[in-house]
Amino acid sequence: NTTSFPKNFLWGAGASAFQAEGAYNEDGKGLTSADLHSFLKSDIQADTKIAVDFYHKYEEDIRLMKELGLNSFRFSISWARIFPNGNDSNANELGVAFYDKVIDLLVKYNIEPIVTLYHFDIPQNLVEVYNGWASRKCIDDYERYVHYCFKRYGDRVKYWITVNEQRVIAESKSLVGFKEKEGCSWEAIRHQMNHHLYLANARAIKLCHKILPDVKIGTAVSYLTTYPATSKPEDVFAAKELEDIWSFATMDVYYYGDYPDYYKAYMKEQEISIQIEESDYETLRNAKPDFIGVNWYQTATIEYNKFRVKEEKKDQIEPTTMGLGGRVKIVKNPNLTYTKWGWPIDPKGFRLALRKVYERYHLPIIVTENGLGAADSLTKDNKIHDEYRIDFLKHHLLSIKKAIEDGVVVIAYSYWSFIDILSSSNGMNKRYGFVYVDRDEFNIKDLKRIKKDSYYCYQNIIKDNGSN
Ligand code: BGP
Repeated sequence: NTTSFPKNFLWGAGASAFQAEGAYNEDGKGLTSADLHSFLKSDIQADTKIAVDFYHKYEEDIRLMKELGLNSFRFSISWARIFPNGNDSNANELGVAFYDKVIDLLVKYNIEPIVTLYHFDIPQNLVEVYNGWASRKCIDDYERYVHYCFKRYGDRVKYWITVNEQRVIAESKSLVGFKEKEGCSWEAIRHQMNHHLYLANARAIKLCHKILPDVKIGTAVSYLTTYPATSKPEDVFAAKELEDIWSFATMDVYYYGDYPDYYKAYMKEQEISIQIEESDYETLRNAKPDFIGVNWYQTATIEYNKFRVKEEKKDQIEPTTMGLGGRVKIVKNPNLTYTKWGWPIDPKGFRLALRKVYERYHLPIIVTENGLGAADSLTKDNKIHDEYRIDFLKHHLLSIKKAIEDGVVVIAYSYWSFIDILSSSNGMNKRYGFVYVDRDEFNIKDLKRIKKDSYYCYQNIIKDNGSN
């Protein structure tokens, strides 16, 4: 059993600030859109106030990473811990010091930090003053923030991620932090916000390459790989359209520095107009990522849907249709099993996804997220027998191994998530971690950390570099 994983493969796991840290208003941190997004749901699920208290328990958690054998950890910096209002003249030293401590401990244990600069949490003040990404000012403020991070942490952080799941942020009013105002409707502005996010990403990459020439920087894209529900040409075409418009268009803009023609045609058809300044093209073109970060969870099986939003009323969109003016429909794939939350489990689709991304860009891939959410339960003797997660992990790693044999360059795997954290859609009810956190939705308990069976499984996999 020879391994296909390269010798220096980064075996990791991840988390993000708002999902793990808690301490939402401690040591000078400002509120973020992610805080408010979670408070909106506070009566039905856990929120960011305490989350799993990584802010106070990071030492214990990083020791657990070391013991497991991780050699990388992906986490995000909360912009509002560094600049509480997003655009303050001075950085908040206590917030800055927190990430210094986290990074130093990781480095001490030879765990490579992979740092996301923006993971769903824009400082709320920027939403109040200029409606966040709706304004070009946000790009300048973001650049100032990332500049600060590069200078402060760039001596120890070798992998940076500019934005997590831009497409997902730009689809959600509350995640992006949009406030309905007179003369500024969501439908009219969301594509403009998306454009500003592209510019922010490009400016961060360019700056990083200038001041930290030896580090690697890229983005993390949510990639929904699609299958046609039948061999009917319209279904095959609909599946391709969804995959291109939903996932590849974002990667294409990052990579080619322009909106691809199929996306321009789509915008024209949907009457989406955005203001693009002449210099924007130069900005976008002069910032190639060093790798593609892929957040990969599932495939979607697609049927052509003749319902067109332009012709009908938008509020008539069926819940199973998404984007593309309602002309596609996600249907159940009878060949796959589904989680409690309706996410299909499809490791073969993962191998396919890795091949497609590599064939398109020929850039190294970091699997920035991949994992299984489940309602784990503690046994009477305080154990978690998560054989379903072990199965998921083994099969998805096998897909990476096969993709590498197919010629795909994968340099890192960051399982989502290292420890149980808030699920962005289901609070503590949907757990992803290798380490259980003893808290319920509303009952905080003692937040004790308990290793699940999958913790030991990943430990063994890493020990022999994935050869079994
Ligand atoms: C991605 C996000 C993560 C994480 C994950 C799982 O979109 O980048 O932050 O939440 O999805 O999603 P969920 O928590 O909704 O199950």
